Amino acid sequence: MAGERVEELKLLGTWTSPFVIRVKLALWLKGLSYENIEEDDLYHNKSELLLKSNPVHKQVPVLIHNGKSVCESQLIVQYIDEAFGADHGPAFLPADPYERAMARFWAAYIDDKLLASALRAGRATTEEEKAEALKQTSAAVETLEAAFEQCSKGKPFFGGDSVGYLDIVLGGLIPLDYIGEAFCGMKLFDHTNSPLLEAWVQRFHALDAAKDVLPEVDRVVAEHNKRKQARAAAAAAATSN
Ligand SMILES: N[C@@H](CCC(=O)N[C@@H](CS)C(=O)NCC(=O)O)C(=O)O
Repeated sequence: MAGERVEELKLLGTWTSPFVIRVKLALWLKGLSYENIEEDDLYHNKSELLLKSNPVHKQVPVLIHNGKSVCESQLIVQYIDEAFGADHGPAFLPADPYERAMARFWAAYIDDKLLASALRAGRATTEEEKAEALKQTSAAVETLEAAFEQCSKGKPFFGGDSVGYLDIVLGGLIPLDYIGEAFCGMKLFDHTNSPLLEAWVQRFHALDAAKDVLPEVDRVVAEHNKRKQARAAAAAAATSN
């Protein structure tokens, strides 16, 4: 009798990373258990396992499935969807090829436009630079609001009645929305610029997957403040030398 194949899944990450949270959401939704391996000091001392598993980018997340590494959060979520098919619940990506292409298009938009401009705003060193980045962030939120309307077709999620690929991709960014003001100078989703996405955040939060996977607001805020103080101390030390 053939024995049942035992899947070995390991996730290399850090609890704060929006990219890692995506993968955790995808694993949760497929009902997959895995070993969570937290990088202790991602920015100063990467583990040997991370360097070996993602030698190109040296970044988290990395999913190691039966010894083989998959990198890049969006690709990992797609991999999980394909590798753990029908017996692990509904597919994340739509069946229709055009709708699949659209989901991938908007997922790329979330990282390349929305997240990139919010990060630029958070790291801006001049008021002008910050104002420009915030303008681009608001424009990206507005565009995504329209995309939500188009993809969800009046249903609760990008994926329709249940959570799909885009919900997972954007779901990873919810902790950044908790600290929006402190993170980049604006709340990412609110009732004035994006009422549909603001309602989507509330709906997503109410899911068991989100309750189990998303870090607590207070913990995210405390970590953000700790990093900000460390950056300020490093900058002060650099100017006094
Ligand atoms: N495009 C990548 C981005 C991953 C990423 O930026 N990871 C950060 C943590 S949030 C990282 O590993 N940073 C360490 C570094 O760049 O050295 C993805 O989607 O997985």
